Amino acid sequence: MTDTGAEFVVVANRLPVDKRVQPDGTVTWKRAPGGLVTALTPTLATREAAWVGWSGAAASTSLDEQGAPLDEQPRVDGIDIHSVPLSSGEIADYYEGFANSTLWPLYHDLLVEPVFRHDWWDTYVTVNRRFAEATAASAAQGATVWVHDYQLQLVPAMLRELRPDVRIGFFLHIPFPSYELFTRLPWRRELLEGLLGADLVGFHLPGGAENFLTLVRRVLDLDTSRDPVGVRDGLGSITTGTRTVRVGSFPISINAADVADQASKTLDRAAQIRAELGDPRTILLGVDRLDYTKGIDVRLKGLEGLFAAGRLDPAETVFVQLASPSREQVDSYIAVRNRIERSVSHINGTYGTTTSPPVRYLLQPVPRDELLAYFMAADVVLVTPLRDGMNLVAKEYAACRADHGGALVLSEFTGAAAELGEAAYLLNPYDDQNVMDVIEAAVTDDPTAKRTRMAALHQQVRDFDVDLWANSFLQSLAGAGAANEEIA
Ligand code: ADQ
Repeated sequence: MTDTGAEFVVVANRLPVDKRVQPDGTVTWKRAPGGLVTALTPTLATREAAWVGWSGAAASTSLDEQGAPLDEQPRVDGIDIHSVPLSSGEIADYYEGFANSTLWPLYHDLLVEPVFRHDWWDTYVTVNRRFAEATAASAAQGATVWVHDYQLQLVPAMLRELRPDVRIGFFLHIPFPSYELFTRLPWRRELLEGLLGADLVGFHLPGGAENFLTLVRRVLDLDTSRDPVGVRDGLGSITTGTRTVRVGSFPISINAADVADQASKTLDRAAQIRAELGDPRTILLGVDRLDYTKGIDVRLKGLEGLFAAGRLDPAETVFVQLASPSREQVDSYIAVRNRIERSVSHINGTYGTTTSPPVRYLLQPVPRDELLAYFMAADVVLVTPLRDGMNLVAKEYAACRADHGGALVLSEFTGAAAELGEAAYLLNPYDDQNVMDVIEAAVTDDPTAKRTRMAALHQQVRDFDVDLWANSFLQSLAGAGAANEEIA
């Protein structure tokens, strides 16, 4: 770390680096390719930057109630890394518990029943405070701090108390629920007040921003704007008494030019994948973290229905599901994994032969190049979440297909549908007839119509890329912060 601290600090649950301990005990840190770090690379490169986050492993020493000192502070690729330690008990209560068994299902339409536990909440407060303290210690005077996601919703207010001089932005990567759902939370006031420590609170969609404004008005009785919130424009506002908090919609995206460039180098491998799969007439593809929100079981059921009705021929169709393991200790994730694996076996047992099962399922993360080769090989990509903040897989696929080949099936319940809905094959994952009809249409539609759709999808992601997301958020934050500094 520099003596004066960093002028730009990213705060996220996970660090953008992996810690490796060598057999002789020496520790090395290696950049881990993640969506957020890729998205922020240009911004991080131009400023003295720090990243505050958790390494993903349990701290080796026990931590007291007051919070431990910072774990380690290596500098990796020009970024000061501040590793916030978590004990195994904190991982269970803060991460697997409050973040992923309370907030995640509550914010995703109650797809599983959220668990409300006061001891989990207490740990969430403790861990958020530890993140806020680490951030306060790493930021230069007047720095810009960007806090990310549902695990850290209390950090903005905690940090403002410690460091009133810094500009604070908060971005939520998942949906933000309605008043009716959010108010189930016993700690609804505290969470809203936590977010109001920011100068700017950002969501993917205007709907999330408007839900937040409504909640602040009704639960905290504060004055808010009532006009519709625009996309990257037409910010909402909340008057807290001493400051104005801005609220906006900033749909995240990807580095589409980069993805297209990398994908164009995978054509040989894509052809090889096709051959390895037995040269079927149609390759369908799903790519997801294994999560019950992603609707992996929805597409499996749709496919089975199409095979059963003779509308798709299992001898000529291969569906590849690439799933990466996620939150494997959480009960609801164990349950959805069991459901998916049963369904895969059932379909293969019923519609396959010993040499050509129609479903190929991989439960492991796939290297980036290999993933892009699968996108290039796929005739149809199935993105069927029951609820998803954005969904970057849909955008990655559209970015890969500079050749305008393939087709995208996309759930209405993704944030991505707001931008890609017109050119994608849009479906309602709750309507099993519609799921079958739309998958069938994406497979059998006229090739010219498909190319027109893919050309539009590809252009959309080229025009609205991740730099636009980061820059529009940071520009709005600069404006919101400057306005509050004038008031002060
Ligand atoms: P996620 O729920 O993780 O993100 P998503 O946006 O689809 O969902 O991003 C997943 C990423 O992981 C993609 O880059 C994808 O390529 C990669 N991935 C998935 N399965 C993989 C596999 N088997 N092997 C290798 N890579 C794999 C959360 C929100 C989303 C929001 C993002 C960003 O839930 O709604 O779009 O944050 O804000």
